Amino acid sequence: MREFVVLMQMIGLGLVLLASGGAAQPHPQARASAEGILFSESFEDADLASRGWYDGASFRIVGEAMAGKGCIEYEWPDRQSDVKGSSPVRHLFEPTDEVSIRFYLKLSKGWGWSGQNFHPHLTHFLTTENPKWHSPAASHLTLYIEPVGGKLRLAAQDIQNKDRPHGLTQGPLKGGYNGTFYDSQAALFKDDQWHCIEAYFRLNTLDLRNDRPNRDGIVRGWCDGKLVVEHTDVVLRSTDFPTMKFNQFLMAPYFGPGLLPHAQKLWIDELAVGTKRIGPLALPKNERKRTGKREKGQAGKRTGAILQSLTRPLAALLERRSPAVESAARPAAAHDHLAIASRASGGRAAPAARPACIRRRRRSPASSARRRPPGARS
Ligand SMILES: [Ca+2]
Repeated sequence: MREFVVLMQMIGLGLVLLASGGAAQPHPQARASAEGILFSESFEDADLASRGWYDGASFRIVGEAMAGKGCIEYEWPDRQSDVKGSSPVRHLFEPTDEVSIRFYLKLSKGWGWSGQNFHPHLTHFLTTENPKWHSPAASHLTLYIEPVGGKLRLAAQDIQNKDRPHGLTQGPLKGGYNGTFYDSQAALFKDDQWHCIEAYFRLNTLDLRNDRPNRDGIVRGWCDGKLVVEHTDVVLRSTDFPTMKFNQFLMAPYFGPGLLPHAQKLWIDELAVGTKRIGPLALPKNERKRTGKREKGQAGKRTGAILQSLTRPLAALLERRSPAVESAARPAAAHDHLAIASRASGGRAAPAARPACIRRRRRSPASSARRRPPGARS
């Protein structure tokens, strides 16, 4: 009888997997408050406000996600349009000296860049030195994580420090704006394909006795798991801000006036912010670079792997193997189905996941300031 129950459970699990096409699901570590994770968002529904997001009113959740059933969509319906579909939106987190982010980004087919060495903006971190509604365009420190001209750009500006005793840390003002860029050497982004973007920033320490910053701040970036930006001698703050910490994330896709080449969309999924590098989702090898338009045959391979995972323990049952062998063949809980597929594919398991220029908006006066890129010329 027990064997029959187990068999029925396996068949039920198999039907669920087949119905879902074996699609990647949000990894538990992307949702849970795992060590070092400050917050995470899988964009499975539009109720972002219930999960601590603010300064955004509407969100368009669509399918064809990187993982799970949904991702967030931003759209520019025509060349003159501001971003539509979803609102720019923010999330506060526990103040920290070091911050990391991981999210997946897909650019629509035929995606066009700005034609300039700046824009689009995409995601940002701000600090405790500015209030929760502050515009990212001119702050005591804003960090940028964005694709520019196909490269991954990490950048910083501190325009608001121009009259502080120790002045600017991110270069002189040009046309009223400043900024330091940390770009990948190569162009990395392809359209119509999910890319995993990661960044890590650590504030430099301060030599308070001599009233100067130490050149030990860190800026690192990864694309699809590969380190593509690394600087370990960065100054992000002066001694004017001895208690500065990162505490705000802002997601706000933006092309400046005249810089949008044509109508297009982008999608973001499986975002997590933490204090240590988070790493890509733990996905089977054949899922890691899944394109938005699934390759032919991929679903078939996945189905085959699932069927293999079912037939092996089934054979064990029928052959009445020892309890130890049966235990090893026991189907995992539903959320472990990716591990099942990986086992069935020969044990090639994926590595474990390690643990804005905002347009005018009535609700957020501080956000209404016209956003400009770090280093952009007026
Ligand atoms: Ca998702």
